[in-house]
Amino acid sequence: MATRKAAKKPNVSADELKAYYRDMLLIRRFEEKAGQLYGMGLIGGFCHLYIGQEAVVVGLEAAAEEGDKRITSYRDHGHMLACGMDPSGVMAELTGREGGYSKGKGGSMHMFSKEKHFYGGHGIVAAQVPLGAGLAFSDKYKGNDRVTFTYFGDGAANQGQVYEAYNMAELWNLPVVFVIENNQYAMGTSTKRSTHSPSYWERGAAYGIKGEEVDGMDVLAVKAAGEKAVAVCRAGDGPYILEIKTYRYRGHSMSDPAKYRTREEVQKMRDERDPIEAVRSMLLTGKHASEEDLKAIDKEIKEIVNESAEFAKTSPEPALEELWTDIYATEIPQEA
Ligand SMILES: Cc1ncc(C[n+]2csc(CCOP(=O)(O)OP(=O)(O)O)c2C)c(N)n1
Ligand SMILES: [Mg+2]
Repeated sequence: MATRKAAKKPNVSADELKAYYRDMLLIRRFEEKAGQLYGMGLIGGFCHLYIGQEAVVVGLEAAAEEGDKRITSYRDHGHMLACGMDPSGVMAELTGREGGYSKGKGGSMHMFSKEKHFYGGHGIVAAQVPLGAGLAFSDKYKGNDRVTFTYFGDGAANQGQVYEAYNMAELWNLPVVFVIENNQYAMGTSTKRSTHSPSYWERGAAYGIKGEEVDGMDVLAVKAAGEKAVAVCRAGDGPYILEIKTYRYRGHSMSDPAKYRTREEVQKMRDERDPIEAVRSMLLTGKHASEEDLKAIDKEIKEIVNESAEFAKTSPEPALEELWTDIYATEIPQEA
């Protein structure tokens, strides 16, 4: 039932490799800028950075096709950028401005794009998992061959609703790829302290679901595994579980005491396994790109990110009349 054999790495062209480098770099620089804006007091509320985990979404988006859906948790900016959402619209949502994807009223954890089939952005740990199964159900019901990528963390993987979703997803052979982004920590709790069975993908076997573990610092390995999972789902044999081993460099959110791991542990990962550096060195050593080519990409990304920050600072705040629109209220109290 479960499969242990990792998917074979695909052969990719220089252009594809450059595109992955670019897409991962966009996420990294965007997140660094978001961190700066947060520090300047321009972003309020929660903000969870994705730095370190870029190869996961970029690899899986490389395996996705037009019309496929994605849904994730609160650590969601990378997913939005990787599926092609506009960086300016995302940044302006972080600063609570009118030009944001939720018109400035959703913030970091609550953004959506119907056009890009991005279904959020969810703050309740694991709540998106049954929703992802439901999205896949809708496609199965309509009889198309779309696939839903449902992302969640190692902490979320211990929630009961994940297993209820697994049960129904396998029973109905739903076209859903359950993507466990195992970054080893749930806030300040390491997987070693939270579970006796740290191999999360293997739990699928109890429900008859196939899956595998993937090196999440290697974008090509992620892409290969994604293609395999998607093929299984499109053939009507879903769901599929990908447990992607990754690492977040920054704190859980913008306030994190950082006492649960050593600086050396983080630095070692950055030095030895950084997913962007890995592609950069592949491009240079394979002579697929020159230093100048990469500099041009860096420059382009810098411009996009600066533009998004400028837009996020200058887009107006939502007007007072907007207070009651697009919210769950059927009646506006008269005294308000
Ligand atoms: C139901 C619920 N319980 C607790 C929380 C508080 N909380 C927010 S994030 C988090 C950790 C989740 O970790 P993980 O699933 O590994 O995702 P990561 O943050 O590592 O991406 C917790 C406990 C919450 N938001 N929702
Ligand atoms: Mg985690």
